[in-house]
Amino acid sequence: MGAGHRPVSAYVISSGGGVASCPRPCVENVTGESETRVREILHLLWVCEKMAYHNQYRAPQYNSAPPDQAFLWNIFQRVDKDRSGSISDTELQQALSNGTWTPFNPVTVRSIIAMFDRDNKGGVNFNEFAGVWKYITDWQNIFRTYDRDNSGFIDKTELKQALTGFGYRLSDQFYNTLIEKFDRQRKGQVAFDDFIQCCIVLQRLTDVFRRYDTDQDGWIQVSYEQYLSMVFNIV
Ligand SMILES: [Ca+2]
Ligand SMILES: [Ca+2]
Repeated sequence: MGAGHRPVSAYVISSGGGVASCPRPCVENVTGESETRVREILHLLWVCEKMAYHNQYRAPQYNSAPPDQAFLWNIFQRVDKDRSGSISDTELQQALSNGTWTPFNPVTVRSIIAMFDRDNKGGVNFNEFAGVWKYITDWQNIFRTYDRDNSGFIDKTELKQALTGFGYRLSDQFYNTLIEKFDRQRKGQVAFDDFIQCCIVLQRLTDVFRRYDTDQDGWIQVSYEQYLSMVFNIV
């Protein structure tokens, strides 16, 4: 790890809770596991089939087993601060770090919870949390892979490489639009939480478009009401 390396960490911030009390990743504090062990777990299978559009998605191969239940339970209990048996948006947000002093993007947190909250109770229980853990650690892996200069941010060139790697074919100009839209910290590049959000939104929009683009040529013709329906699928 180079001197300039600023690791982005999903987990977490235990002592005192809250990002401000511990801006640096404190994986060991929370999990009781060594960072090496955590890193092993982070090398999970990366399955991201939904991102491809025109081209075939090329998934990197990670050869690892899912984390064991005791390990996950340990993390779950620490994140579930009020011991309710369910992790809320707020609890998850406090447990996540985007590698900077700013709180984790609340929209990203809500998106993740909504994705795994199968019983619609407004949080994730232990079983659902396994999916959340894998999802976030997979994104960490992806982020680290594409943050080539280890700056802790994804710049335009890195974003282009990432999204191209996922199978998207977008113009240079559109990358400017993406950066502008998802650069919450106004740094001209995208932090970990905003990178996830960018990919989630892009994927949702693409999925809706694809439903209409039956011949997959990248063009659709829609009526006003079809357009409204498309938008309603997203908002
Ligand atoms: Ca809780
Ligand atoms: Ca970077």
